[in-house]
Amino acid sequence: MESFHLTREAGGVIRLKELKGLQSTEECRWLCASSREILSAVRGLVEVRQNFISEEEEKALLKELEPGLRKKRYEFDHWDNAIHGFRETERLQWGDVCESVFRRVREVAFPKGSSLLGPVHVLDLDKAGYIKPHVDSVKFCGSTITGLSLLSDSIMRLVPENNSAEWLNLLLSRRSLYILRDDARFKYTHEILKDEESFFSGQKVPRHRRISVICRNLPG
Ligand SMILES: O=C(O)CCC(=O)C(=O)O
Repeated sequence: MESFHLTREAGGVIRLKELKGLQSTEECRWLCASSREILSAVRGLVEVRQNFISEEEEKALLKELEPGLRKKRYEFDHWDNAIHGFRETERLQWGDVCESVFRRVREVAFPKGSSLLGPVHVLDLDKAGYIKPHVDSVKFCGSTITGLSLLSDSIMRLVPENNSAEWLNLLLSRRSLYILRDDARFKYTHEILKDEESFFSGQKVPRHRRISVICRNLPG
């Protein structure tokens, strides 16, 4: 039995409301969708854990990442790239504070016994940057994609590959962890909206410079 209600808001948006279960009350803060059906389809396959890391842990991650990132330029000029206005790096070795964050990420995000893609992927999006709809390579990445969001809130949109009229918006708050699993990862495109389009349930969510720290498992 479902433990939540859905209400239709301006623009036909369906939103979780008047919730009874704890899990659903939590979901209401970060999940918004075009229909009840699509919400049911991704139940358990998308998750956002708000405040997954503390301010100190965010600082520790930034301290390790900023020097390397600062040496690179943001790339804007490849119009056909999936990502616009970004610089990126990969990292294998981390200090103690960051390593303990990644232990927690591994515990909550990945199926037991998963082999992870070795280096962590770091993506630094300029304020004017954005990520276009795409599905991550099935050749290189397995069932789960998870990411920490540093420096800014943002909106991740998921759209079913077989029905572009439907969508889900995830509010990725600063210091949250998102997790996409199985069909949500394979059958939906995901994207990070540009600042001008960054709204959650009718409310503007300003997009500043954002760094994401992404972990993936290997194909099974
Ligand atoms: O920045 C993010 O969190 C999303 C990254 C992404 O879409 C990807 O690496 O495939």
